[in-house]
Amino acid sequence: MERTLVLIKPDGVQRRLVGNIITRFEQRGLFIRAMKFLKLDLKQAEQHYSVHKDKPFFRSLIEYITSGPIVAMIVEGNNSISVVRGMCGATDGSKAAPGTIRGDFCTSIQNNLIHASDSEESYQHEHKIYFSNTEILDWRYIDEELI
Ligand code: 3AN
Repeated sequence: MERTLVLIKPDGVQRRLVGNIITRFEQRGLFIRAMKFLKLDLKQAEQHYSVHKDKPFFRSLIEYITSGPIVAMIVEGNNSISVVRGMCGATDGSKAAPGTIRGDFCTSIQNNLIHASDSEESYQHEHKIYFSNTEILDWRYIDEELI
């Protein structure tokens, strides 16, 4: 099984979509291994989005992601990186397919509700910004074998 780092961004929290988004992951048969509610500081935000530091939207992106609380999660499952990215939909909410999280709830390219790691390499970079090893719980749902 594979792990991925998921963030419900400040607009997702403000718009009270946390429950809806987590329910989708639960219903798909993905397993939550860690979760916290936090407000990113500047350093964490810049570290998370370091690959975008030369992009014209970098400052605005940092302002947005630090503007309010977020929910961070580590989600595990078969091919979870591509499964969760598929559930998020295209980066530009106005182009995201209906049925995806962005396609159902947003039209913005920046305020697009959710982040999910796009590769194993990204997951390795990102999850350490949010969770220590002891915060990633070693536990199993009772029906994991079935799912
Ligand atoms: P994704 O989150 O779908 O992997 P990335 O990694 O290309 O997308 O971009 C990271 C974040 O930067 C996006 N989630 C979005 O909030 C913001 N972003 C991406 N492209 C733009 C853009 N052209 N203008 C403003 N913000 C953008």
